[in-house]
Amino acid sequence: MSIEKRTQVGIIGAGPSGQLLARLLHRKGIDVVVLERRSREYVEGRIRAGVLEQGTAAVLELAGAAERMRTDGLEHDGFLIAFDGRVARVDLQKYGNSPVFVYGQTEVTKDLNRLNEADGIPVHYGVEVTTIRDLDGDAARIVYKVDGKEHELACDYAAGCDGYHGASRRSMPDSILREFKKTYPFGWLGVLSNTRPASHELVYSNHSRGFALCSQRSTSVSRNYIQVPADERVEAWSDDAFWDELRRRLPAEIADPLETGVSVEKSIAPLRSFIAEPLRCGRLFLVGDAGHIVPPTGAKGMNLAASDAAMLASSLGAFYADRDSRGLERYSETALDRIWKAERFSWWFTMASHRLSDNPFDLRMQVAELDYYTGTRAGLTSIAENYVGLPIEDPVTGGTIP
Ligand code: FAS
Ligand code: PHB
Repeated sequence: MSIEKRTQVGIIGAGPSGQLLARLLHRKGIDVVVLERRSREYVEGRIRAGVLEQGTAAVLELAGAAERMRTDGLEHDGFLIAFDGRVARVDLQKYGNSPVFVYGQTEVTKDLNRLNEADGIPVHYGVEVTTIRDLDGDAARIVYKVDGKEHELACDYAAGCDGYHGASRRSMPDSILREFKKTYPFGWLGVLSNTRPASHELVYSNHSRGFALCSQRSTSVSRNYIQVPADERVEAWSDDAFWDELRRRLPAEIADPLETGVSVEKSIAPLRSFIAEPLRCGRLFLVGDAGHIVPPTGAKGMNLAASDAAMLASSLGAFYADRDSRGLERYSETALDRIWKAERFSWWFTMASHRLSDNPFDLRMQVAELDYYTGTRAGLTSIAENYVGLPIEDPVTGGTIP
């Protein structure tokens, strides 16, 4: 494998943020190299997010990567919240002026990989980045290992798109890095199955036995989740046990007709809220999960990765086109402003919908919270505008992307 020695922007990680950023920069005529430690098959096989915001769909259009999402994705105008023996609908069009798109992260990643390969964008798999040096030098140096031997990729700028456990955030000195975190005492047991979705729209359920979510990937593929203790093992759950528990946590009108089936994929995801500040250190920028993590309740994770990538692409584009560094100077502050609002919504929705306490007061507070938010224009507007996604600000102009 011959890897370039020098490029304009070195990208660590070939997940959604890395591949989307690579494509956006390439379309601006900026040279990139992507280094990914796993295989392409492994990256494409990860089952994660399912809901795209309107803004993410628009960024995929900008990247020329929205065609399959437009044809195969499902446009959803609302979703359901079940609580206290009733089912409330959040009308996203009426209160958020926009739909969302149900189209799996797996498919987004496959689309980007295929298009980037076709355009000859250098993406090197099986390459583990160990650190990034000279962040304040005349070039950043991305240090990586192949077959145990150490090499360097010199670049004007490095984009850490390597997720929560990646090397890029760790390359930042402790003296400037501030971390904010909250760990929840539970996780999500998720099952992917070739079964008819429980409902036309997503169903979030606050139940005395615990949270449940019925989502989907198509009209014949379902993705369902139940809240489990943080230390739960996936081996402890047979398919039958999962379906029985999911049914118990849903209203009868949804549980009774539920089609069950063999799990195609079954895994437990931990829940945490995490933000690193700042998202820039000299020539290094953090993008996506490398800089922040949200509990998946608000369906924000991959969408934040997309908005970070769009903001950084605009900033780097202005720099290389006109030596205009306003965006590079404002990227961290602009991205963090949107990230903190998404963290708030994800935290709020998690705290309102999961079984967190046996204290009768706490339980009634959750009912009152959901009753207010699903029963008033102000509440429904707040949920809807956050769920469809807040505007993506352009760090260069202060306007919006696209
Ligand atoms: P990613 O983690 O996707 O990609 C980072 C890439 O960098 C990986 O391919 C990794 O192999 C690579 N990498 C790491 N270290 C490296 C190194 N040292 N050298 C080279 N490469 C390196 N979001 C939702 O909206 N809804 C969900 O239901 C949902 N479920 C999730 C379940 C799980 C188990 C996880 C972990 C996340 C989930 N998310 C969900 C969030 C998820 O979708 C992320 O937000 C999204 O993957 C972020 O994309 P990236 O920033 O590209 O990070
Ligand atoms: C999913 O389909 O995986 C999904 C949907 C909505 C969420 C979280 C996950 O809030």
